[in-house]
Amino acid sequence: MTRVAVIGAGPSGLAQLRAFQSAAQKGAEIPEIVCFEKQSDWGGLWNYTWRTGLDEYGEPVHGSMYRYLWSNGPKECLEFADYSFEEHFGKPIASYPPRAVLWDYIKGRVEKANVRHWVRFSTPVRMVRFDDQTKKFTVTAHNRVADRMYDEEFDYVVVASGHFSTPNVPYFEGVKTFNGRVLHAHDFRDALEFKGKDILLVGRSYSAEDIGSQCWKYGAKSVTTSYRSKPMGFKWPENFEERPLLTKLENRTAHFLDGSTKEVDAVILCTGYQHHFPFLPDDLRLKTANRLWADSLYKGVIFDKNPQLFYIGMQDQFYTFNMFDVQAWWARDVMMGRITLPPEEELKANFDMWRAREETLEDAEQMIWYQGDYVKELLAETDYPSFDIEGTNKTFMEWEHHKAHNIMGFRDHAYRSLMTGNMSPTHHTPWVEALDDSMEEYLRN
Ligand code: FAD
Ligand code: NA0
Repeated sequence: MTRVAVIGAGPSGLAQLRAFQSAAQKGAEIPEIVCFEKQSDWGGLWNYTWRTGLDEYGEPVHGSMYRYLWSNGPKECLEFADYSFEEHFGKPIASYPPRAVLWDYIKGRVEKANVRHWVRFSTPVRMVRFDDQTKKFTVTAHNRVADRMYDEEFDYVVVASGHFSTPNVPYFEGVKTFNGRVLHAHDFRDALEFKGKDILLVGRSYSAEDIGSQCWKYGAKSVTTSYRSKPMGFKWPENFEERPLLTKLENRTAHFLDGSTKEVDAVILCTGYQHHFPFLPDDLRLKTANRLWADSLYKGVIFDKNPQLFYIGMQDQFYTFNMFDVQAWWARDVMMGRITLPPEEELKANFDMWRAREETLEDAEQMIWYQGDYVKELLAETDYPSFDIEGTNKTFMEWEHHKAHNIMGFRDHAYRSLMTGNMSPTHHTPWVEALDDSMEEYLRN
């Protein structure tokens, strides 16, 4: 029997499990699926952990999410086409759910699909090897509960281990002498730690924007963000400012490129993440920056050096859950022989076309349409329920405008579901006043 290994049970890996289960549900004969998951539960980053550094087994902690995190984009843009929010919660809910609500939703679909027995929890994959003769993979996994390492053979491997977990940590002069706390966003957990403090964030992307906003909301005395390329440019509140790049730290003083200085209590490096696959040898390992068209992946999914190896969710992301779904459905259909891969020159020409267009993208709007077009291309080739990509792009555009208008208020808006056509209700409490991020509080009528 054909065997498929899925590495990771986050949104991408779970999309792969659901893709196979949905084919089985429609009567198809599917391969044997084994999903290896390092953590003790599923949901990937959405499965919050209080731990930082190493976990209870000495494994690097995967989690980069923090308390009080609310979705940074409208949930209408990530909704599963085969399992709506309304089906899960039994009613329309507001548009920017906190982490726990999204985790519940992700779990709901795979609980309904009854695929938990395919997952081996607390089992990190240590190594994957490919035999050119037998055309099989050997996966070495470590069951941390039984403390047993073992090998198994597979015909296909799907890497869904995420790429927002291993921090990129640049060096800044004088950081060794800094007298406050220095951490990367990966290790940020609770904004209350910084209440009453002057904090500095390095970076200008989503982590800087959101961790800065959150620390401001939970009472930081001042928030300073420092950019390398260009400012975020939002209309920030009074005690929130943007400065050019940090050049050095001296005791508690931060120096910036424009010669200005600021006394700060803590530095949070929001400097992004690395694609990191310590379990893959050179011939199977994806090497790419965080970009909309990742290197080495035909159709954004198949590894160019081995067509039995798939990667899900490796792109930089506007689209998330439903893009992972479309990728997983497409990968499934290749593995099940429903899609015949075109000759390599054609795959390469397709890759070059997407790469060339990626290099012309100038702003977020163009990037959103680009990623939407990519999702559309794969969607047309599988039986994943079709959904309104234009409508999703337009919802992203509204989101962008709402952010530009009021960065601390954009989460108070509501959008129409592209899956059910129903309008979402406005949340009962403005985001800046909502300090309780529990699911019960969010779902309260
Ligand atoms: P992950 O969620 O990272 O899951 C990967 C899984 O693989 C994990 O469970 C991990 O334990 C497992 N794994 C890793 N290595 C191994 C191994 N060797 N063996 C076995 N298992 C392994 N997206 C949104 O749409 N909206 C948001 O609001 C949003 N907020 C975010 C906030 C933060 C702080 C971050 C970092 C990301 C956020 N994202 C958000 C983007 C996020 O990348 C996706 O939502 C989603 O979690 C990606 O799913 P994934 O399955 O690809 O990766
Ligand atoms: P992210 O913001 O963690 O989001 C990840 C940033 O790091 C860029 O601004 C880059 O600058 C900067 N940077 C890198 N090296 C630097 C250096 N040496 N000096 C100064 N700045 C440096 O990472 P990226 O990759 O977007 O940006 C790196 C993901 O997490 C996103 O998908 C986001 O959606 C998600 N996220 C979501 C939320 C919520 O939903 C919160 C946080 C993160 P430059 O100049 O190159 O731009 C609430």
